[in-house]
Amino acid sequence: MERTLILVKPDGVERGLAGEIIRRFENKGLKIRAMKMMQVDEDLCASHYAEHVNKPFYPDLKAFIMRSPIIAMVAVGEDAVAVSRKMMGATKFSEAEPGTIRGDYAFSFTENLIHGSDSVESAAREIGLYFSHDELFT
Ligand code: IDP
Ligand code: MG
Repeated sequence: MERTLILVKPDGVERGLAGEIIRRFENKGLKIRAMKMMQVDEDLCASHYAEHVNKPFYPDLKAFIMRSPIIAMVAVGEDAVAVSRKMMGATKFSEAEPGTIRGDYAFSFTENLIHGSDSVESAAREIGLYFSHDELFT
């Protein structure tokens, strides 16, 4: 069983799409093992997006992610990382296939509703950034 970190980004919470996004993961069969609403601060944003901090889009990404609360969760299941990435769709709204979360609901490169870890290694690192051990249920 794999674990992955899923975030409903600020635009998803603001637009009232959190339930729709969570529903898709539940319906698919992934198990939610942790969940909370929280506001991302500058340090957490920089740690999470360490690979992007020097990219030209980072200031916009940071302002967006810190703008309002997110919903963070840990989803568990066989191939949970790959399954979740497929369900999210491509990063860029115009390349995300219909039927995916971004393909159905996103219309901005930066504001693309959802984060999902891109590998098992990233998932372990990211889950540790967002959740303490006692927030994870078995
Ligand atoms: P991912 O979220 O699909 O894994 P990443 O390349 O890891 O995509 O980028 C992280 C986030 O940064 C994206 O989800 C998006 O919000 C934002 N982002 C990435 N590339 C760009 C860009 O070229 N312009 C604007 N925002 C971007
Ligand atoms: Mg990524």
